[in-house]
Amino acid sequence: MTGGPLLSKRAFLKGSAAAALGLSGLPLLARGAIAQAAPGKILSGCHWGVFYGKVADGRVTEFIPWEGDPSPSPQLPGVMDSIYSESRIRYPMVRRAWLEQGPGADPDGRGSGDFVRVSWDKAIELVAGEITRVRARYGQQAVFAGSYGWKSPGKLHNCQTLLRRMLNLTGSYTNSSGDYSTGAAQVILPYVSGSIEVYEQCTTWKNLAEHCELMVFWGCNPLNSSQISWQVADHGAWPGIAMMKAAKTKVLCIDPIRTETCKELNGEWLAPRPQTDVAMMLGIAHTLYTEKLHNQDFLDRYTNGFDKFLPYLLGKTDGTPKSADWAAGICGLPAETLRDLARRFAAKRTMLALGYSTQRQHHGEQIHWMLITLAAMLGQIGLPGGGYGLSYHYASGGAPTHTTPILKAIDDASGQASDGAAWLSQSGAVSIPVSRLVETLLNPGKTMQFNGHEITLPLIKLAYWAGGNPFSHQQDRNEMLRAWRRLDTFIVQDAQWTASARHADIVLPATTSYERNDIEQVGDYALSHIVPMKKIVDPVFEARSDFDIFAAIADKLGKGYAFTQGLSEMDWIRGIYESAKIESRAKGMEMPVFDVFWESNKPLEFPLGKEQADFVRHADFRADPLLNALGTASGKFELYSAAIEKYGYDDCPPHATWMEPVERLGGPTARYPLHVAANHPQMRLHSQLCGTVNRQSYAIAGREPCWMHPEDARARGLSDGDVVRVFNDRGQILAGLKITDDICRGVIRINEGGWFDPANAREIGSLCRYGDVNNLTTGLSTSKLAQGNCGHTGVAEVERFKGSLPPVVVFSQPA
Ligand SMILES: Nc1nc2c(c(=O)[nH]1)N[C@H]1C(S)=C(S)[C@@H](COP(=O)(O)OP(=O)(O)OC[C@H]3O[C@@H](n4cnc5c(=O)[nH]c(N)nc54)[C@H](O)[C@@H]3O)O[C@H]1N2
Ligand SMILES: Nc1nc2c(c(=O)[nH]1)N[C@H]1C(S)=C(S)[C@@H](COP(=O)(O)OP(=O)(O)OC[C@H]3O[C@@H](n4cnc5c(=O)[nH]c(N)nc54)[C@H](O)[C@@H]3O)O[C@H]1N2
Ligand SMILES: [Mo]
Repeated sequence: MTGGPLLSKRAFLKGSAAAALGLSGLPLLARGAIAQAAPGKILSGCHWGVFYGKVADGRVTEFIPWEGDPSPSPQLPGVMDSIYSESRIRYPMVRRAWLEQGPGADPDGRGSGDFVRVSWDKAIELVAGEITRVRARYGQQAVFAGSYGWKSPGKLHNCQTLLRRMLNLTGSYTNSSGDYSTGAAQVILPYVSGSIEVYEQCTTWKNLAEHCELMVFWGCNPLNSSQISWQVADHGAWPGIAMMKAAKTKVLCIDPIRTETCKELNGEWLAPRPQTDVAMMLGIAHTLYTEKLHNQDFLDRYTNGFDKFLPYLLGKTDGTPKSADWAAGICGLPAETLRDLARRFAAKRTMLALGYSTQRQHHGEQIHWMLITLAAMLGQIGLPGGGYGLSYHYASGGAPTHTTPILKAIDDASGQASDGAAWLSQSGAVSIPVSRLVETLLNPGKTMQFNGHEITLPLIKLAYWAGGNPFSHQQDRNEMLRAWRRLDTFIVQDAQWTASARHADIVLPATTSYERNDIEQVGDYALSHIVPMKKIVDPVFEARSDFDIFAAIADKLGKGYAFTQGLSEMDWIRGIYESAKIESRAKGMEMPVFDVFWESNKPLEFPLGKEQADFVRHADFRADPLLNALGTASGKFELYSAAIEKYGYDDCPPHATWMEPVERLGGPTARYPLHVAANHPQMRLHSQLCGTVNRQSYAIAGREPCWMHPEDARARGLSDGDVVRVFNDRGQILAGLKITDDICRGVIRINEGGWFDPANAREIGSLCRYGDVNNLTTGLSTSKLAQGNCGHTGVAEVERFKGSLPPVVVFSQPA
């Protein structure tokens, strides 16, 4: 996202902005709209939205939401606290064994907290020297700079682009491709609908409120997950949901959790067994077909390959009709419910809104394919209020797209457009699928299938991370610990003492966004404003900006000028703004001069075309499937893919297929009785802010919460507030029990992003004292096609913790 969002989304947005220009008389931007802000309030922006920082005596005292934010994120106090929290990295630090004995020394000792403070000069010298040593000894590919994660927004201090810029100017490295958010979907969707879709605009909320009769949130919870954007959040999902509420649209939520969105819209709640949604959809599709409720005209005109999918649906290829009764046996909902859903979907104008969690599962490629197959059978794709939407839960997809220039970002010096989405850049000596680093470290030289081609896994000895937290985001923590021991050196550049920083050999303190200047757009889809991300306070302790850190390393390696081009921070920001100003002119708009924009202390607003306000996804394709053909092999939705058939992967067949995951609730191989839902947290962004005051609002007995249904708790003799041990064959964690009937039976919820706090860092399999759920999830990949992560695949057992409770230490400074 991640990172992912940007490039592809941008390609679409360019198109849509151009379309909007076809409208007559777009307004010029009102220069007069610029006014002076209240003194002492400095405007800035972050993943959580636009806000003002209030400063007194050189210290931030408050983050105040911008008055234009329709629904400020409750996480904002933690965002402010991330500047000053006890978990802030203060100085450059080096692990003692590494410093005294050299690279690769005592790898088992990583995470034990024995660090030595060094000067910045010394730290830069060590980093530059180690990059040079590893390249000379093992080759360019031995430096890993895939460095995935939710670095802060901003077109200049994009630490991942800057890391690659430094490495491209001085040599090369191993890169990564894809993201953790939609690893499976973004690889399969181009075969199915011709683009990655998951980061593209949905039919707008306004259009839904007017036309949709049945809104289905399928593992999709906008009122939690649209709090944030990859750029600066606009929070357009909130007015969107309010419009649906006012329109009294009928809402159905298919989710193991009764979500915020479900509650707000008074939705009907259905909870199939997790990881069985494809079977459930097949049961619905089978009913549609056998009851002749499907739209054959749509299938004939707009899709290809239904004839090859149909024998599977009817059981002619494998002897098993995918009937509602068959599906009921897998998903746990009554067959009559599935038949009823088929009839309702067909009778009403229905929007199927799918989230991302269901593809972050073993065989996660299948769900989006099956959803599109189902939507195609319903035949409402491209109609107002109907069809499917893949980003209603993410960055306020469905909030209309404004007409705007696109801010260019500093590039990675590879000569290829990286467009601010470092992870999509093709640069680097080699690239591996982003979730496969552990597998790579454990198997250098092994070949791997990936999306129709074979890659050879490189030998990696140095990993440099900036703007991500692999000791949070990667699944199967203990397998990861084993793999990490193969590294000579692990460098982490962050503002917070995350578990990754604690497991590093060299730790470099970066500033937060609030200690430097930058510029960004508001809303990944809305693109409603350009906002100055102003520095609010001076860097704390010895923190330095990512730009300055990488410039210093590049300089040490003889490429300082090439890195900075002799430009200062404000020179870069001005240049980025100026080129947008030129682009805006071509679109019939006039932006104010830079100084006026910067000094105004206001986000600069862009106009919204009428057509965009009422945007309907795939309406153009429906209107003219030849002129507006999809980017697939046939130009239509491919319900069967000849390309995927050719790959011959045993774990990704050529049409949407129910495939048993490696383990699931009630499945044939499950060794534990509870499914672990590793959802995205309400009061954090992944692991970000776990070290802040926000934790007080959710921690139970100082640990990460574990939700459980009252009957599951009763069966285990557990009470609300108990500290429990959650375990399976892969790992064990402590958590604080929350008993609630907002979760279905057989499922526990432990959000991703809790900081890993091993009781004994030297011991693999040691108890995590705080509650990092990725000790429990599987590190397998989704399939040979996408090689995505399976963060939502894992079963476990829960028991009351016996013995004396170990203190949580991960939120304080290491020794
Ligand atoms: N089990 C399970 N696992 C999951 C998921 C799941 O659903 N279940 N979700 C997955 C998904 S979708 C994602 S996107 C990943 C998220 O994984 P990450 O993106 O790695 O998680 P974050 O906690 O956001 O880590 C970002 C880190 O960057 C640092 N940072 C922020 N801004 C800057 C900056 O400007 N400079 C520098 N140097 N550092 C900065 C932050 O302090 C933080 O430590 O997790 C994945 N893991
Ligand atoms: N507050 C907050 N917002 C975020 C993030 C965050 O960390 N915090 N992270 C951002 C990022 S990077 C991403 S990628 C997106 C992630 O967006 P998603 O991946 O969509 O978010 P999740 O919370 O993992 O899951 C969404 C819903 O799916 C349900 N679910 C889980 N498993 C199943 C299943 O098998 N079947 C069905 N039907 N439902 C299931 C969950 O209970 C949850 O309600 O969120 C973004 N927004
Ligand atoms: Mo994500």
